[in-house]
Amino acid sequence: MAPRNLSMSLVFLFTLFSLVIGHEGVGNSGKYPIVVSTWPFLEAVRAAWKAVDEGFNAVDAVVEGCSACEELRCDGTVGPGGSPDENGETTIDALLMNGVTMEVGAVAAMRYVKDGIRAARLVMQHTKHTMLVGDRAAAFAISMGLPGPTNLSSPESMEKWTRWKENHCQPNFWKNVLPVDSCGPYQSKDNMGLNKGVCSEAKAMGIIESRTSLVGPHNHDTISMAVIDKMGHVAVGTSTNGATFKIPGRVGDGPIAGSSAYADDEVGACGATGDGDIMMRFLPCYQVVESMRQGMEPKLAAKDAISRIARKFPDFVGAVVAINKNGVHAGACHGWTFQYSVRSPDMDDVKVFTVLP
Ligand code: SD4
Repeated sequence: MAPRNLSMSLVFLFTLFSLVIGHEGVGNSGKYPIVVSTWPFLEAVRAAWKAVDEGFNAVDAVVEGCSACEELRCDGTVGPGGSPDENGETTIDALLMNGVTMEVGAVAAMRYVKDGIRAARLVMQHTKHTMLVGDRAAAFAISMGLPGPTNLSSPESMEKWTRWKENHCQPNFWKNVLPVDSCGPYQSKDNMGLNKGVCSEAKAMGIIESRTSLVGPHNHDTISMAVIDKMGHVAVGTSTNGATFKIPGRVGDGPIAGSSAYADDEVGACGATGDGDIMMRFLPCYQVVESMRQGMEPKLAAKDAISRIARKFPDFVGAVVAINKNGVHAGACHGWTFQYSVRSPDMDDVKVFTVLP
C-alpha cells in the first residue's frame, strides 16, 4: 500500500475508533437514561422514568417524578398535608438543579402552594435568583400560574398536631429554654442565669445534642431524585414538607444545593434524606460529588460523606444516594436502614435497594 493510502486508512480507522469510544463516552451505551430516588417511592420513579424514556430532559423528568410524589403525598412527608409545624401549618421546601448549567431554583418554607418542585422550576427558569422563601415564594408561584392560595393542612396533619399539643408539645426542637416540658412561650435559660457553663465539656467534644426522639423512619422521608437523560445530562430535585413540629420559619436541607441534592454533568449526582438541621451543616451531597470528581467510587463517596457527619453527631439519622456518570449507584446511611429506588434500561420496573447502617 502506498504511504499516502496507508495514512488515509489509518486516519479512517482512527476516526471510526473515536466514534465508537465517543458514543460510549456520552453514555448512550445502555446505561442511560436512569432514575434514582431516595426511599421506595415507586410511582415517583415510574413517572420520572416515563418522562425521560419518552425523551424529556433530565430537569423536566425530575419535576415529573417529584411532582408525582407531591400529589401522592408520599409517606405524608412530601407535598401538602404532612409535618405540621408548632402552629399546625404545613410548609414546603423544594430544590431543582440542572447539572449542565449549574442553575438552581428553590423555595423554602413556602406557604399556601402545594407544588414545591414546580415552584422551584419557576424560580430556576424565570428569575436570576436561586431561592425564594415563605409567603413571598407563594406569591411568586401563584403569579406565575401555580394553583393557590391553598390550605396545606390535612385532617391527618391536624390530628397529629392536636395530639402533640395534648402531649404538652413534646418532643420539640427547642433547647436551652424554659419551660422544658410544656408548650411555649419559651424563654432563654441564659437570660435567666440558669445556663452558665452548662454543656461546655460536651460541646468541646463535639457532642452537642441528642435528637433521636425527633427523627425517625416515620416522620422523616424526603424525596430526593437524580435523573440522567438520554443525552447523558444530569439533574436533581428534592421536595419535602420538612420536620414535624418544627419551629415556624424553619428551613431544612431540602432547598439547599449541595445538602439535599447536587448534580454536576461532568461527574454525577447525589440525593440526601434525614435530619436536615444537622445534614445542612456538612453539605453531604456536594461532598459526595466532589469526592467522585476526585475518583472515588459512589459507594466510598457516600460512606465518606455520612461518616463525616456521624463523627460529630453520633445520634444523627440520615442517608445519601450517589450516582456517577457511568450509571453506578450506591447508598450509605446512619441511624436507620435506608432504601433507594432505581429504574434503568436493563430493568423491567423499579428496583429497590436496601442499605444497612
Ligand atoms: C428535612 N431532610 O427537612 C428533610 C426531611 C427528610 O427524610 O429528609 N426526611 O430535614
